[in-house]
Formats: sequence, C-alpha cells, structure tokens
Amino acid sequence: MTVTSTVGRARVGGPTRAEHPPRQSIVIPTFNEGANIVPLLARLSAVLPATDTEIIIVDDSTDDTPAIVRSAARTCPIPVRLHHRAEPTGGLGGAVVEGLRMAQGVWLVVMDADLQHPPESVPDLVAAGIRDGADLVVASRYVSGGSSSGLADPYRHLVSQGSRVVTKVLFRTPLIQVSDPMSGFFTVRASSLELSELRPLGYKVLLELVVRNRPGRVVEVPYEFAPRHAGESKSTVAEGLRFLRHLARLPTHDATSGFRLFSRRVVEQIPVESEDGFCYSIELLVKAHRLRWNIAEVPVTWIERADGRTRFQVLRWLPAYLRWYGYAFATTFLRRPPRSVALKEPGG
Ligand SMILES: Nc1nc2c(ncn2[C@@H]2O[C@H](COP(=O)(O)OP(=O)(O)OP(=O)(O)O)[C@@H](O)[C@H]2O)c(=O)[nH]1
Ligand SMILES: [Mg+2]
Repeated sequence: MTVTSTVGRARVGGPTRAEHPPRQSIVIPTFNEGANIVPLLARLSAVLPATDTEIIIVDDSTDDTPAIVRSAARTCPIPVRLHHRAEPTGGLGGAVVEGLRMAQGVWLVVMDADLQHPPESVPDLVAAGIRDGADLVVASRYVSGGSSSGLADPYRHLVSQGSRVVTKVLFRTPLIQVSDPMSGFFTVRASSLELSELRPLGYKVLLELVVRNRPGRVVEVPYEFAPRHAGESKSTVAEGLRFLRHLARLPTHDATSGFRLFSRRVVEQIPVESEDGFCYSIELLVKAHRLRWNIAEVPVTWIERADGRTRFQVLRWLPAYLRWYGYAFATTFLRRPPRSVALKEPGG
C-alpha cells in the first residue's frame, strides 16, 4: 500500500496543477533518515518562504522515518507532503521521479535528506534559474567556490571523481556542459520537464534528465558538499556497478564474461577489433546489441581455476572495457543506429 499524506499548515495537492503554484517544490528522497529530518526541515524553513514553498518527501524507509516526518511536519511552517512507498520501484531514481510528478511548483528542487546538500543553497539555485532564464540549475562541487570535502574518505573521492571522468568522456557532446553530472542537488523548471522520458534506475537522476530531456539553458552554482549529518550511507560498490550497467543498458548482467555461445551470424558478420584479453567478448556483445540482434542469458556457476596462474589483467584491459561500455552507452542514449556497425563484406 502506498500512503500519501499532507501535513503542515497549508495544503497543496490533488493531481492537477495548483491555481497558484508555489515558486519552489523541494523533492527529497529518504531511506532511513530519521535523525536528519528535524534539522533538515528547520534549516529549509529558515531560508524559504512558507507561503511559496512545498516539501515533498518520497520515503522508502524500513524504519520509523515516516512517523518522524509526520511529527516534524506538524510544526514546520512549510507544508510537507509525505509519500511513503511500500513498493520502492526504481529505488532512489524512482522515488525522485515520483516526487517530481507530485510537485506543483514552478521550480522543482531535488536534494538529499542527510544535509550533505546545504538547505541554505536552495534559494541560490532558484535565484540563478530565474536570473539566467535557465531550465536546469545544477549545484556543483566542481566549479569555482564549490567543494567536495564532505566525501567520507579517499575511496569515496576516487569513486566520485572516477565516475565523473567516465561520464564526461562518454558524454563528449558539446550539448552537455555540466561539471558535476553526478550531482543529486539541482533544480529544474517544471515547464521544461518531460517526466515520461525518464527511465530512472537507482542513482543519478540528473544524468537521465540531462541526456533525455535535453534542457535548454543549463547553469551551475557552486556549493560545499558537507559531511553526512547522521545515519548511514546507502551508496555502495553494488550501486556503482549498477550505475555502469545503467549507463550502458546492456541486456546482460555479465558483460565481460568469456563464456558465450555465438550464432554463426555473429562470427561471420561482425569484425573483431579488440586485441586484448576477453575484450572481444564484450565487443561482440555491444555490437550485437546495437544491431538489435537477440541476446539471451542463462545462469552459470563460476568455479575458480584449480591449477596454474590466472592471466587476467584487469588494469591493462580496463580502457578497452570502458571503450565498449562507451559504445553501448552511445547505442542506448545517443541512439546510434544499427547501420553504424561496420560489418564484414559478404564472403570477406
Ligand atoms: N526514497 C529513497 N531514497 C533513497 C534510496 N536510497 C537512498 N536514498 C536517499 O537518497 C539520498 C542520497 O543517499 P546517500 O546514502 O546519502 O548517498 P550518497 O550521498 O551518495 O552517500 P554518502 O556520501 O555516504 O551520504 C538520501 O537522502 C537517501 O536517504 C531509496 O532506495 N529510496
Ligand atoms: Mg549522502
């Protein structure tokens, strides 16, 4: 069962757009963030006008976060709508899109609940959007004046910077000028949003939005990424891998496997450019994917070799793997057509 409730002083709601939409809707996805709710609502209320703002919390928690939200909302001057999802479809990304769908405001702000995104920066984002006539304003850690010092440890710095570089390389199109495409803190002009175009999966909704909605003017505003206020991080290595798979949208979970059955058509028609390791395998996969040839998958158990030494050289092969992930990405997001795959000459 999904519970949607409106608490707080004023009530905004209903499926149709309000007659006098608030200037900003703040959409906040939450997963077990109880300890952050009270300071979050207090700090938002201190910097935003209650009469021109609504807060939408889309909650997938398994703890008492919803009860804490309901209680804190009673004294919050800004109206708060809580949408608790018993079935958390699409994880974080699904939650954000549902929140955007519910929002009534002219500007839709998306931010985390753990106070890593300072509530005090929200007015800056909206003001920049209005001032610059933008469709999308991204709060960036990586423009002058911003900072990512709140990342928990060197590993998280590496993941953040690494995924940023991968994304920038894959998005080598001048269309996308965002320095922090992985940011979870941004505001979008409601009238520029095409929600039906978004297919969110896990993290990184902004990326979806930039690539699929192609917003007009995009502006970036620096902010200082703070350490998490309380509670536990939900971002994991599994989430990172899910991100790569999401970027590529490959129809298999094991893109680099060397255990494959190829049809004669694949072997006879697709030329192999890879020279290293198992890269031919991912290359054939991504090319067959672009050609829209059927790809099926069966479960197997991986058994470690009992004898001899592995010749697996992940670091040496990584650039090639990334190259083919980029190829898959271009297929799905940049819509490269099947005819862009070079095939062998018949009889060649
Ligand atoms: N509704 C919903 N919210 C989620 C889900 N996963 C994470 N969130 C929320 O999304 C926001 C970002 O998650 P975090 O765990 O802070 O991710 P992160 O900022 O990359 O990781 P840290 O730097 O360790 O905090 C937080 O407000 C979470 O509560 C989910 O599956 N559903
Ligand atoms: Mg966080």
